[in-house]
Amino acid sequence: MADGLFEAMRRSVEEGDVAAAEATARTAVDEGLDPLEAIESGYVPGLSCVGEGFASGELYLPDMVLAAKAMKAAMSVLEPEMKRRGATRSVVGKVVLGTVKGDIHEIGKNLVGTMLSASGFEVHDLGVDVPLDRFADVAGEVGADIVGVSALLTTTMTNQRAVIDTLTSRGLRPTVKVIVGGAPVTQAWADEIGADGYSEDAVGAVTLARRLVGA
Ligand code: B12
Repeated sequence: MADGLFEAMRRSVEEGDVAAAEATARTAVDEGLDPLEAIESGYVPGLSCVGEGFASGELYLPDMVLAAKAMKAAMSVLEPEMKRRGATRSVVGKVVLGTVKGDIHEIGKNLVGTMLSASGFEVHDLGVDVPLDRFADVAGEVGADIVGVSALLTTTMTNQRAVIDTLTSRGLRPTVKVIVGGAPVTQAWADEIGADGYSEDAVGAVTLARRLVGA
């Protein structure tokens, strides 16, 4: 049963079919399916397939744009459900989150933010293409425990290092932990730039963040 639905979810993203993406997400919620499972087993495989098609030259930028629109339509149905499921917990820490300057990929970052807030973190989402200083500005203002920095391009990954450097020069590094992620990011890269942690997905990001705040 769920397999057929996952297949329809994958296809909706591959075909950039916003209505089908939204409809399958509503079916998942109505049937009580775990929203994160729907995202990871249904929609993300569709996005990965479109990403591979783009990399091999079979698909073009408009195909990625349409796929992302369908994905976002599904997320707009699933995210409130994820928050609702985790709604009762008390605040375990404050996270400032954003995608680095020069990079407008937001789907994974949003998923990380949703999972963190559903797990009891107060999340300050700065959006995408975030100026380097802004992470440190907001971290200082809100008294963040963690700064989460997303980058999806090999060309923008270096800005994760720059964000850490800014936090260091502002004297915030002793109190603010930095976590990094995004498709091209690895543990080795996180170690190289002096980040406190890396996770390849949103569930791992929550485990990591909880560990860093001692929760
Ligand atoms: C959708 C998409 C787009 C959409 C983004 C829409 C949006 N609103 O976000 C659009 C069409 C705008 C786009 C544009 C471009 N894209 Co694009 N895009 C993708 C695609 C297909 C999917 C990304 C995605 O959303 N994945 C799903 C989410 C759930 O996964 P995720 O982002 O990896 O996030 C997870 C983890 O990485 C982790 N994570 C993420 N952030 C964080 C942060 C922290 C703190 C932590 C702990 C964890 C974490 O947890 C997340 C949840 O599990 C990828 C292919 C791919 N497979 O990654 C290409 C891809 C990233 N894009 C690529 C490229 C080249 C581009 C463009 C340069 C194309 C162009 N010629 O213009 C532009 C760049 C624009 C810019 N300046 O940013 C390349 C990057 C190649 C590289 N190595 O640098 C990829 C890999 C495609 C490819 N195979 O060639 N893209």
